[in-house]
Amino acid sequence: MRTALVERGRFQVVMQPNSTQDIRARYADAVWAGRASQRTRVYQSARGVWTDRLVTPQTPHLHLDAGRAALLVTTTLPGVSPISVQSVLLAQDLYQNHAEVWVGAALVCLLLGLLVQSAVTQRCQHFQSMAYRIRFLCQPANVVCHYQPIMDLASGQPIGCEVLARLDDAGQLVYPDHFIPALIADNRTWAFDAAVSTRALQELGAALPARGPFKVALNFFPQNLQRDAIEPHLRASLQALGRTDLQVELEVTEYNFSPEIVPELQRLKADGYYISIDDFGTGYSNLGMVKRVAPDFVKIDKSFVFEMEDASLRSSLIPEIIAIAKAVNSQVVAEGIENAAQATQLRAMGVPFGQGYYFAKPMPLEAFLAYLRACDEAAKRPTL
Ligand code: G
Ligand code: MN
Repeated sequence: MRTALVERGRFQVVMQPNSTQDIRARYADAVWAGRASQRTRVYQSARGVWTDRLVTPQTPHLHLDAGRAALLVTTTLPGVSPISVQSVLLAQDLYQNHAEVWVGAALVCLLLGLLVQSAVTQRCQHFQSMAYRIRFLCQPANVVCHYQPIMDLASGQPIGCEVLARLDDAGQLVYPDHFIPALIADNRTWAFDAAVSTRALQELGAALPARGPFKVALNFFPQNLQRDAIEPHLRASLQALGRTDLQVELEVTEYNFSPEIVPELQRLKADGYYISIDDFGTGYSNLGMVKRVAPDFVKIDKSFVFEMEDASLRSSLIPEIIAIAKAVNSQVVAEGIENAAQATQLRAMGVPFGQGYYFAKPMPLEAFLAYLRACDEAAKRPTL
């Protein structure tokens, strides 16, 4: 017997064969073939792409309306109901009747979107981060040297300069505070120190007019202050210039002063390099150790100078620092002098040298050369 099995939702109804027209019109959304318990899907989408050999090319294909497709299938399998009609949900049915499914799907999409966005952002941040870029930035071509004059407080004339390095990041200057942690983490301090010292000596050696002995103070990371590495490097740079008026001064911060570098500094001093202890007063270095090095200069940290007008406890330590410098046979440079009163007062205290914005900020080479020319002009003018 040929009959029709109609399904709607969870209900199945066996129909009279000749009532299929009515079924199509009223109920059919899609068609399945086979037994009710073991149905074989015979199309791939509700709009019907015929795939199954059970289906003949003559199979009727019924459209009920634009949104719903009804497919009618006949089969020749023995014992199988020739027509099975099942209601299927099309996308818009799902949208109309089960909005929560769509809300859920939208939320899942949103969540996935956020996850992807956060992963992409993290990746971008990594590529923009100094930790990533330092390996490209830390190359001689990207090193920019600025020069800040070190002044003789009595004459108001420069006796040398401190080299302060920046990195050129696609035309933007990056300051040490930003790149030093990455430089250390990436183990590139020697590459950096070597690049800065080479660049500074080359630039100054080529452009600085001879004006008597001129100190070039270079900041080195403590781990790089190893005589056998640094000495051949500096000697090669200086020899290439053929200038004996440039006197290299190596700055090591008091904070980094340790027993291991004492013999290295002693040897570098014996080689003819000047040694200065930077940011003096901010560390807890052992006076005996400082004495063994007998640095040429002790640079009073700017934090002491900044507070001079306030007569703070900190600034009251300046005479003590001067006394310590005398005790270890060093000359004093005061850093961070920002006004004439500080310069005058420090000079009166017996500080011979000074550095700070009052005289000049760290400058690119051209500006520094112009500053030196202006100082030379001022020196030529007769004083009243
Ligand atoms: O630690 P060291 O002495 O190397 O640090 C030098 C730094 O101090 C440089 O970054 C330089 O720009 C800054 N500096 C130099 N002179 C002055 C100054 O007069 N005032 C202030 N605020 N900073 C200064
Ligand atoms: Mn310094």
